[in-house]
Amino acid sequence: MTDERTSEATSRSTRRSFLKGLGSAAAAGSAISVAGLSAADADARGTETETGGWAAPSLSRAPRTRIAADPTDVPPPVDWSAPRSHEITLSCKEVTAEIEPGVTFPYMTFDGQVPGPMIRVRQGDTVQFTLENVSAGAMPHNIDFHAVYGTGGGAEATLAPPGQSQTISFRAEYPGAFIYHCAVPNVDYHIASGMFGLIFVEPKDGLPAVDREFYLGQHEVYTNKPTGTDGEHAFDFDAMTREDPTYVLLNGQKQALTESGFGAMEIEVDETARVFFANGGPNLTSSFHPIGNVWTKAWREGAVASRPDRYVQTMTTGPGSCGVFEMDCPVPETIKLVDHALSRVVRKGFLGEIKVTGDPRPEIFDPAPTST
Ligand SMILES: [Cu+2]
Repeated sequence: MTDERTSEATSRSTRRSFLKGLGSAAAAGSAISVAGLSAADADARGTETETGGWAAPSLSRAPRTRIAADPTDVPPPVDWSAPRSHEITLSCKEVTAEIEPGVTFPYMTFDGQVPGPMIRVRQGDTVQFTLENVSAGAMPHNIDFHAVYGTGGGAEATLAPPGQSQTISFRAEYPGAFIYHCAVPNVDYHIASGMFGLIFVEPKDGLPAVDREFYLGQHEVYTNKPTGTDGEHAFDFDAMTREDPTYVLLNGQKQALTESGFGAMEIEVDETARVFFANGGPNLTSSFHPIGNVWTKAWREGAVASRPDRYVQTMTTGPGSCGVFEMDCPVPETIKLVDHALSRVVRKGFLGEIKVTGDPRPEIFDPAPTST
């Protein structure tokens, strides 16, 4: 989002207008910094650029341990036309890691990543699913698949104390993108600690082919210290009860999927992208928006048996739900993926980036037009 140009008053003005909301949010941060907080505090809140644009607070380095799921780790599209059986295992792992450099948090995960691995099957396929609890702690875990007919979506039958595993079998009867999550009595605590993911039950006729697919998950974390405070953060049940998160994150860590984190997603001009998006919550609704782009097709709630909405700016996705969103990429740019409840971006760590590379298309977007 950094605007590096210092001339071209016209485009500057356009950009300022485009970023008006973000600039205002950053300006609020600046005002606070004048009141006596350190430069680091001000940086953590985002800054206005020389040209009036807005730059996300940046990380000097990525967290040391990666919890963030690789957004390109998407199972390939279904290429079979008769029902199949799958054996799938997920492991419950408790991992202490950094939310951002210097801030550690005791995550609970499926397979050591947030969101947990994406599962992809075809409608009518049967899954023999095993949940193994390999955590060293004392907590049992289980799993509730929203793609499953059956008590608790499989939660009761998969309850596994540490060192044990449980197996269920289910047939994927209906198509769509569905969340899965741990569903023990403190379900909100376990989801906020990272225990959610997405299963995509592909319709029998599949979806249209796209060039790239990405897998993303949003959730919020409640800790006992202010956002960005160095040291060990513990879980805070009171903050969760107030629905007042310390962090709101894309793929589990602050700005994980950006240039300054573990790297941006990449795509070339004229390619199409599909995003599988899960909002674990446990409490906040997402207003998921690609800055500088639009969701060309969007299946709300991941309901791919329905017709998609077209050219949608912001896809509202409630906690415990998913979405399947597509975009065209006609110009080179860096697309910022945000929850448009923007304080979550400016102050609570949410941000992803998709770098679109290729030749400029000035007839579509010209950042510095010359007069003729
Ligand atoms: Cu759990």
